[in-house]
Amino acid sequence: MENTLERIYADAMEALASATDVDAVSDLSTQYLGRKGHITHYLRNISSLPVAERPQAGKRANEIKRSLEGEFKNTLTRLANVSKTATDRIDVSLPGRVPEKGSLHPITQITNHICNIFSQMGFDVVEGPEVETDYYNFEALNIPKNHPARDMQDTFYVSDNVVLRTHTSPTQPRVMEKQPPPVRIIAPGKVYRCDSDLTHTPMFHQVEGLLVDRHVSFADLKGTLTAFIHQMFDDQTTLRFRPSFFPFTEPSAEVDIRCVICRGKGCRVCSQTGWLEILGSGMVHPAVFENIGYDTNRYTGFAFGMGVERIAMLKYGIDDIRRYFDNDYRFLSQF
Ligand code: 2NL
Repeated sequence: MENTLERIYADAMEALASATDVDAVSDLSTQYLGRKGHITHYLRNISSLPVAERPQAGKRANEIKRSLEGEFKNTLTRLANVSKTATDRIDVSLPGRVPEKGSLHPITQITNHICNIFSQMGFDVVEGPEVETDYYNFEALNIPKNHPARDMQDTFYVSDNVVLRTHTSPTQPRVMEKQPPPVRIIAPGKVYRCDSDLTHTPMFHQVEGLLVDRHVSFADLKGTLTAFIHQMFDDQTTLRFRPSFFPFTEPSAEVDIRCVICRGKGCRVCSQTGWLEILGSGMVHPAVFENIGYDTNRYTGFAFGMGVERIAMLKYGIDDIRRYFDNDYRFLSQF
C-alpha cells in the first residue's frame, strides 16, 4: 500500500514537471486531488488496510496531499507569469502609436486661401445668416418677383418669406445698411439650391466680394480680379473677361482662365473651349444702391462671386463634386 502511495506521488510530480500550461496543471490537480482523484481515492480506502498500518498511511497520504497542493499552486503561479511575459506584458521599448493627424477640409482650405488674398488687399471678411428673408436674398439685390432665380426648383423655402440663402450676396446689403461707403468686404459661406448631380450638391460654398467707394470703375474690377487669379492659380495664368448678365450688376462679366488641364487645346473638362469659368462679376446695379439708400451720384462699386467647390475641383483636378462631401478619409487625407 505504501508503495502505491509513493508511486502516485512520483507520477504526479513527473506529470507536473512536464506540464507546460495552466490548463494541463488544472487537469492534473483534478486527476490527483479532485473528488474522484487518486489521493482522495486512497484516503477513502484506508479503512481497508490492516489496523496497524492505518495511522502511518493516513499521515503519509495527508503529507503527500498537502505537498501536491503546494506544488500545483506554485506551478500555476509560475505558468501564469510565463504566459503574461509572452503575450500580455507591456513592452516599453516598442515605438509608440502615432495618433492620426487631422487637417482642414479642402473646401475650408480653399475658402481660407481666397479670403487671405482679399484680406491682404484690404477687404474685411464678414459672415451672414444661412436662413435668409426673401428681401435680402432677392428683393434687395434687384431680383424681381418673377425672375427665374426665384423658381421653386432652385430655392429651398422655409416659409413664404424665408429661404435658405441661394447665394452669399444677401450678406452684402446687410453690411451696407449698417455703414456708409467706403465698403470693402468679402463674404464666404454655405449656400443652398434644390439641385443634385455630378456637378451640383444641395449645399455648396461661395465667396462673394463687394467694393464701394467714390470713382470705382470697371478698370478697378479688372485689376483686382486679375491680381486675385494670379495669386490663386499662378501669375502666368491667362484670363479673359466675357460679357454676361446678373440682375444685381450692370455691366456684368464672367471671368474665364485658360484651361488648367489642356492649357487651351480643348478637352472634356473645358468642353473643348479651352477656357474655364472661374467667377462672375460686375458693376453694382444702381437699383441695389437705391434699395440701401446709397447716393448713386456719389458712389459706384463692383462685386463678384465664385463657387468654392468649382475652384477646388480645378485646382486639385477632381471631377466629381460629391467627393468633397462623402467624408471618405482616404480622399480627405490627401489635402
Ligand atoms: C457668381 C456670380 C456675382 C455679385 C455676385 C453682388 C452683390 C451685391 C451687388 C451686386 Cl450686394 N453684386 N454680387 C455680383 C456679380 C456676380 O456672383 O457666379 N457667383 C457664384
